[in-house]
Amino acid sequence: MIGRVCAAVCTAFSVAYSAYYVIQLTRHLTRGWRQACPWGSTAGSAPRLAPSLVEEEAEEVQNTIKPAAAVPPRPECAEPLDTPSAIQGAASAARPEAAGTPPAAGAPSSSPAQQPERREEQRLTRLRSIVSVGEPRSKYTLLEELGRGGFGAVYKALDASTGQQVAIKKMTLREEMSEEVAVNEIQVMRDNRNANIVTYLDSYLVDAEVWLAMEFMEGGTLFDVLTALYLEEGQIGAVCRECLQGLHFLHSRQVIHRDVKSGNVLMGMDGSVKLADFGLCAQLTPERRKCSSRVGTPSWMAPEVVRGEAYGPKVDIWSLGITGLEMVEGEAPYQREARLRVFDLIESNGPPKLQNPRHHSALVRDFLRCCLQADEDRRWSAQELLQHPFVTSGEPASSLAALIVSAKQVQEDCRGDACA
Ligand code: 3AM
Repeated sequence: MIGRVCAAVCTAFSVAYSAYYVIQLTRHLTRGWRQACPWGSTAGSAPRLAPSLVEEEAEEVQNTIKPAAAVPPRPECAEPLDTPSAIQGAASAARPEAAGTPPAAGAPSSSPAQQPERREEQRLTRLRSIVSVGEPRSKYTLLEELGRGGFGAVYKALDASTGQQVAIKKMTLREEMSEEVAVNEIQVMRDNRNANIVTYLDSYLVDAEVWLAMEFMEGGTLFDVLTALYLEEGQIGAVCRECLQGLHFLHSRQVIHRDVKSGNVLMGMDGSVKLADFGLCAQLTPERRKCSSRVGTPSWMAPEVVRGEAYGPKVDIWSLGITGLEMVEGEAPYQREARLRVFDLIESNGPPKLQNPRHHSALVRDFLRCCLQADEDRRWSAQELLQHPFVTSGEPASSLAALIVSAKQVQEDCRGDACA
């Protein structure tokens, strides 16, 4: 009797799991097809993971940004692309607001007349002063490449002395910008330890590269998860809560992330969710309470950033709202549009709308409305949003573990024949 009950339970479980798996795989394939055949696209199919952008001040943008004409389609499960083509002259843009220690009042700063070699040397001196002395090539054994970002590649590695798995981001110091970004990334990660921020382990200067060792997040990016699966609202609430906790922590320390998007949120196999990529962060100070550089990734940029106005930490809340839309609908609004068109749409359209609002609960719609207020004063803060019922009713983070396992499974199948 007991045997028959057990057999019935096992059969029911395997039928339910197969149905779930088939549904997720179908959704995944549908999404792949939708990405390959964009409806109503004016710019061809843009890459799903858009490059970040750092620009000088807004008035210069029209001269410096080249419209991204038709960009090649991003193959399903392909490496996301990130940053640098759009990052021009960014060192000077990032410097006044960069998250590193602000220069002391009256401290000498590089003048335009200063020798370029001297400036280069000063920047390297700053970098040398924050990295560890030593030879990372003997400390870490590099395993496979995990992916590429705007400033280099990220590798899985083993700490030879402890056997611990780590991720190593190698940032190539090609231009002035990379040094600023590397200093920013190291300082923000090192000085802001929090459960929702990827943990800094160490950093080194190796020839013309910065090696940044951080905790290994085996689940990959939220972007990768969204490419494989749709999330339920309870799971979206959980991801939003974890991101908001990280943002609340950063904002309470006057740090603005400035590039919140699914590609910069990392997931652990235990369901942990952490903010990553701090190269574009800005540190506010009592003397400098607002930023004005046009920094971020176009589709995720808040209207005040696009307009070149002074802005504060709430730009991250707008970007989180766009990330919420990504989770609900599979991709960010305007992602298939040319960059200048994206700016026009953000400025003129007001908050982007859900394509099928009636398919979603009043709770998630209200949460997105609170994040996507065009008026910064009406937009909720991270602290306020942590009390929003959509966030408080989100599932526990640990429940995301199963989702990440499923996403990995779909990605693996995708690498096989399903997406060939
Ligand atoms: O190119 P994909 O999206 O597969 O998941 C990140 C991304 O992979 C991975 O490096 C790529 C470029 O950002 N990555 C970045 N930091 C990581 C970390 N700490 C990481 N993977 C694991 N742990």
